[in-house]
Amino acid sequence: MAEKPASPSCFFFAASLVLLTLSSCLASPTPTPPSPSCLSGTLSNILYRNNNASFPTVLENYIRNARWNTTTTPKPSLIITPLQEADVQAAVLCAKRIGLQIRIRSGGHDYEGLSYVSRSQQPYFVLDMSNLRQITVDIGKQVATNATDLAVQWQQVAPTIDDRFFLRLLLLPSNKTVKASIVAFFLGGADEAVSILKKKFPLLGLEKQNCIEMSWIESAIWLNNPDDYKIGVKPEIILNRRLNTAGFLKRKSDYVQVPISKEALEGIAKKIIELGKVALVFNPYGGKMAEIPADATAFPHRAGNLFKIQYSVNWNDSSPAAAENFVNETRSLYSYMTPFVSKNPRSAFLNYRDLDIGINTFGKNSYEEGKVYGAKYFNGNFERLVKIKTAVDPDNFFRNEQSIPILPNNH
Ligand SMILES: *[C@@H]1O[C@H](CO)[C@@H](O)[C@H](O)[C@H]1NC(C)=O
Ligand SMILES: *[C@@H]1O[C@H](CO)[C@@H](O)[C@H](O)[C@H]1NC(C)=O
Ligand SMILES: *[C@@H]1O[C@H](CO)[C@@H](O)[C@H](O)[C@H]1NC(C)=O
Ligand SMILES: *[C@@H]1O[C@H](CO)[C@@H](O)[C@H](O)[C@H]1NC(C)=O
Ligand SMILES: *[C@@H]1O[C@H](CO)[C@@H](O)[C@H](O)[C@H]1NC(C)=O
Ligand SMILES: CC(=O)N[C@H]1CO[C@H](CO)[C@@H](O)[C@@H]1O
Repeated sequence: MAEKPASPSCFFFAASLVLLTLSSCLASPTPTPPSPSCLSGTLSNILYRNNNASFPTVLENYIRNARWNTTTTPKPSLIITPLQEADVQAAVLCAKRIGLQIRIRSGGHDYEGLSYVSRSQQPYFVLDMSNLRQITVDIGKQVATNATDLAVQWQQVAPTIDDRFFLRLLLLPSNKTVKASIVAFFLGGADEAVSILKKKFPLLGLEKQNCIEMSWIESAIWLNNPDDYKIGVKPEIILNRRLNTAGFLKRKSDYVQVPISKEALEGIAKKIIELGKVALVFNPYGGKMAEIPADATAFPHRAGNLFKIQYSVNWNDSSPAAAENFVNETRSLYSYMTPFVSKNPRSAFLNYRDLDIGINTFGKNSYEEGKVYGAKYFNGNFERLVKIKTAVDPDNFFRNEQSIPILPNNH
């Protein structure tokens, strides 16, 4: 409902291409003098200037949040759509030479539109990866019950239960009440799932007839939209790129490290009802997530986190007043949640991009500005990322409003 399960892997796929590109940059010994002629060679067939008739289509096809699709939204000067790795390298080197900023667009959520919108006022181009897409490579029950009791028990069960379970909890405003909904996924058969959950999560009241046994690929359809599964939508639907389809949305994130009490959950439920539209999605951690040390990869939110919260609101009204209202409401719920979530820093999930938590203007305080959001997304790994960034991209060519800054006095 609130996220597409396949997206995070696409996101990291994009990041690895960037690294690949970086290393080819470093390998090039002598910088060539500025010359836009680099655009007229092999790139010319995959390059859309902003006066090209196809430019709006190419831009809009992969806009996934309609908030960043207005006449006043900054637009790129060019879009380059690589067909092969060498095109990526040529585009990066050329853009660097002619002083054009880069934005890289691939899969993933990109809630804030950073892959195609730059707030920096500098000219930029979009490296659109949509043609580089070759990949080699249950069960459920919804209940409307006493939401807070269920959430109390869920917090004890979901982060610690058998690794084969993924139990997501949604708190959804629904006609002046809050509906708690559990999305349960088990890598195994229904009998075993029911017997484990009856013991560990009795309030769920799960019975075998609530379960559907299916293949893993079918579960991807079901997790995205149970109704699609019910009407027999086939896995091939995943190949549908759903070009140029987007509603309006806002997302934020939090991490919870201490169980939230029943009283506090009742307050949260009241607040959700009062706001009327913003929902919370609790994604359990623990399991494999907690086994990987916090400093083993850039991603730091490991052992000690019970679950991640996604704040989620979607709307279809294109007026600026509607956006302001829903964004305000999301911020208001986020503010209400302060006592119950991680502190110093208040951690955030990079893939639920949220520009509210800090923005870089790349002036002389770039490092300090970067530390504000960087410490939230990367905790103790931030300083190490700054060192790597400073070593591999000393000119800070690859940057966006929330990229890793370089060390001060680098030049
Ligand atoms: C628009 O750009 C595409 C891709 O480079 C190119 O094939 C096409 O000829 C361009 N159209 C015009 C009218 O220049
Ligand atoms: C909302 O709740 C009220 C009072 O319980 C009920 O009368 C109404 O039918 C409900 N509306 C919807 C859309 O469920
Ligand atoms: C973007 O706006 C244009 C013009 O209003 C519209 O045709 C297009 O469908 C919109 N696309 C998305 C993804 O919002
Ligand atoms: C927006 O409109 C689409 C298409 O009509 C609909 O499926 C979706 O539920 C609507 N979203 C919201 C948040 O109202
Ligand atoms: C949103 O919040 C801002 C700042 O708190 C306030 O000035 C504005 O009136 C609010 N807008 C709406 C639509 O509630
Ligand atoms: C899980 C559950 O249903 N808990 C309680 C919800 O509230 C009713 C009364 O409103 C109780 O009877 C339930 O035990």
